[in-house]
Amino acid sequence: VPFSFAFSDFKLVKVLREDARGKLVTLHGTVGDKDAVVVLERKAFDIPVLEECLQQTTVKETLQNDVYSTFDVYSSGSIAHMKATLIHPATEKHISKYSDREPFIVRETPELYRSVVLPSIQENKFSFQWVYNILEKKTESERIVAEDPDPEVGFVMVPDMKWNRENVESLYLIAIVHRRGIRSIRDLRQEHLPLLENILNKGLAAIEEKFSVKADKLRIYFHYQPSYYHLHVHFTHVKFEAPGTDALRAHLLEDVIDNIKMNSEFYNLKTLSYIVREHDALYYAFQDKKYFV
Ligand code: M7G
Repeated sequence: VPFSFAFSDFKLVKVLREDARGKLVTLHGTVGDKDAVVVLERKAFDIPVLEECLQQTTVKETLQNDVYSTFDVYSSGSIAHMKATLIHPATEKHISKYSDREPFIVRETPELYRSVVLPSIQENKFSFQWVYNILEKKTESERIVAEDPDPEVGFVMVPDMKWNRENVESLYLIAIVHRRGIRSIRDLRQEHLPLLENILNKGLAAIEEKFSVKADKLRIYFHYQPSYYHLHVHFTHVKFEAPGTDALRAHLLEDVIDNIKMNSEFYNLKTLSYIVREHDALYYAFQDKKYFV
């Protein structure tokens, strides 16, 4: 459904989160009678005048997929050129994902995965509609960087929503597998090696060809936990400190390949550490099991 957006339609409800370095802010608001989440990125924000400034911007749509759209935002006033990400209509889960919440580290044993995590993610997952739209070429098809239609080892690689596609040093692409039902690295076994190696090889070749960025400039990884439980690989430029590149979230594709080669059951046996945040479904799932002291 085509939908055109202007910040004059956006009624601010609450500032959800300000980035530590002040370069990013996420907002909860309404557009019409629906909730919306907006992410704004720039150098520093002046929260008291933000709403007033937003009324004077113009926007140019750069992506639309399911409930997700991105825009270039232009202002002649006191806010500089920014990138905005809009999620509309936004669910409670979206609002929570973009809020400032207390972090806790969990060490997820295989047993905790089976008894706590799997039931929680089956119940509380985000919609994959945007993923299927990309795989079925309903959206973002004009910006595909690499693709292989094979149902077993194939994938589609597109620019990540977080990349402004202007600066190669902040290059951010995602490769999404065609195969359904692989939730995360926990599900990976030796049978998936051809898929993983195919993504690595074809992804690298396409990035070198299209962006002249070589393998030694690329950080290639999975998130654990991901937000979207349909297997995908992140490719980011090594100079770009993308969110989620730290030890508590990123698992390098080549390490994952090595680990599975050594033992097919590696990710069925390994304890994995990561952060859950207050109000996450996973946080509540661990809390229900009295995980936190
Ligand atoms: P993730 O590790 O599942 O979750 O990665 P995260 O968002 O918490 O990192 C999903 C990746 O897909 C992220 O890097 C998102 O920026 C990106 N992404 C999310 N959506 C909804 C879209 C979209 O509609 N289009 C594109 N191109 N990328 C998206």
